[in-house]
Amino acid sequence: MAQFEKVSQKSKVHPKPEGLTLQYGTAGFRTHATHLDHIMFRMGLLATLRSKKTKSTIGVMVTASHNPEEDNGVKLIDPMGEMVTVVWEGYATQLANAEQDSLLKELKDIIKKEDIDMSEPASVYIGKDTRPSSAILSQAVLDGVSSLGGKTHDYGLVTTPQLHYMVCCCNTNGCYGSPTIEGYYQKLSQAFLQLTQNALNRTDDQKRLLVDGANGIGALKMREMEPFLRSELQVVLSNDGSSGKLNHMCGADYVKVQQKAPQGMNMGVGERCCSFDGDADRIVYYYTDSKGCFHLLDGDKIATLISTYLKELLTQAELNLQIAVVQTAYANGSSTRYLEDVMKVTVCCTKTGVKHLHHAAQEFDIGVYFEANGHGTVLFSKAAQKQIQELMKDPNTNDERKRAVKLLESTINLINQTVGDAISDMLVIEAVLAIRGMSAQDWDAIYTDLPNRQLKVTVSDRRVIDTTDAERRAVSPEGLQDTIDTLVKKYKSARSFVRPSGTEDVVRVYAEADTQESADSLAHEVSLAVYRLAGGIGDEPKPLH
Ligand code: NG1
Ligand code: ZN
Repeated sequence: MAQFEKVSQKSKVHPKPEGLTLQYGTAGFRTHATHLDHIMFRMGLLATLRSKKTKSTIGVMVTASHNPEEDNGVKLIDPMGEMVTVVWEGYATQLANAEQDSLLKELKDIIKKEDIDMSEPASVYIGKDTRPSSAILSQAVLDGVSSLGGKTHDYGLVTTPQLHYMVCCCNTNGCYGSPTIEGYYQKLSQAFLQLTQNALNRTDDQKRLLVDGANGIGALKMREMEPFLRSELQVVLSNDGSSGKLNHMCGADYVKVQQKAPQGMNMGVGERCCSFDGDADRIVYYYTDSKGCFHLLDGDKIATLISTYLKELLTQAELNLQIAVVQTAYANGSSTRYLEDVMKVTVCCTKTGVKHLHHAAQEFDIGVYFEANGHGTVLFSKAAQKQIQELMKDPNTNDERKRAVKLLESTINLINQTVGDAISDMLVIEAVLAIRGMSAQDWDAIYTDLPNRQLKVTVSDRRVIDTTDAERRAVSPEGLQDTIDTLVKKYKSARSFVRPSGTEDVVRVYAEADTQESADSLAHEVSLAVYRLAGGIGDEPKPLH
């Protein structure tokens, strides 16, 4: 077939280095950019098959998010803006690792297994981040799609969530919005301006927000969006990519893990600040107090702020909708306790990785999901959206109810429901703080985080660690969980768990306790247990103090 001849020819331009094997992990393929050309070409092929199979547009995003600038990666986006299914993740790995001479065989195998009608048309949307390697790598994706006769739309430089938005707009025939960058800015800014009309007498100081763009795509897109916000948000942008290196000493991951401010940001006392990550799908907030102490407002604090606000609106609107917060084991124990005991909202815990949180959140009328690292969004079920729209139209709704329903409707429009989105989340947070007249300090005071520590241990094979109960307990190697249980009992308000990372070749250790010293000491003791019982390599972990 001529179709496959072109694939065969073009694949020679994007050859696979012999013996290289990569895994489609929690965040797609991710590694040093020099190893990815063949992967990109093949993901172009796979996206074309997925498009034929689903009779929808599929997205391919070239990015390595918060990883160093030298890395790159690729992620496929399903028709409604979601991550691809586990079975297709498997196909991605199968195709990526096929040696050059068996590529066609593997491709045909997937076509057969999925019973794909190759005469169907295919459409693939492509986006990329600002990494130097992204331009050439996204060209390889385009080559992959065109060699199977698929149609492409190259959006060029966009944030990951912007591409998810485009894919969803296209497959809902514009119901979600217009699939253009301008359509994205218009939809979000209109909703933001509507919401902030409800916040009276805001001063310029209150409208001011310091944004760390991680020297990445988020900074570029924030600049583009600014005029749409008509000074209702006054962004002071640092790490805008004009001089610094992507994610280097800046960005959401750096701030969260180091628990300190990024370089290059001039923070006044109490000023609201936030950091995006390299592809702008994560955000964390922070400020420094009058004593110079740094305060982090992470994904858990964001989930608490948003869910509290939504719950209040539901009460005012007299809407009986179930709201839940979805977290992972990394959520601070104080946040879980506050949500369950004080807010009385349902809290679920899932495995790490956005797809797990996203699926769990879909089970509720309103599902708020956030990873502690700042990746998250809110999902409104179709039925919930319908109830809200009907109440809007009901002439018997009194003014207070109407106001609450209108706020709910604008909030739905402001939230990017397809995936965590730093820009959209930032606007939601800014609107909620404005409407409730809250400062960063007020927000921070909702509950106090338990001191915590995250560490990494290198072992010869991290797969020896198997977990259960949403990764909170280790079932292997033998004796590890018993040791952790014994160690935890030595400390007050303590909790600890270990799991193999899905994006790095390490075992992650998490510990929290009543004081920072205890959290650090527990994390160290658990690291030692992992090192000794799970085949640690290199030097034994050293105490932190
Ligand atoms: P791993 O490496 O599996 O811990 C990390 C983050 C996840 C998620 C993925 C994808 C932590 C502890 N883990 O996963 O939350 O964001 O990267 O980027 O933050
Ligand atoms: Zn990211």
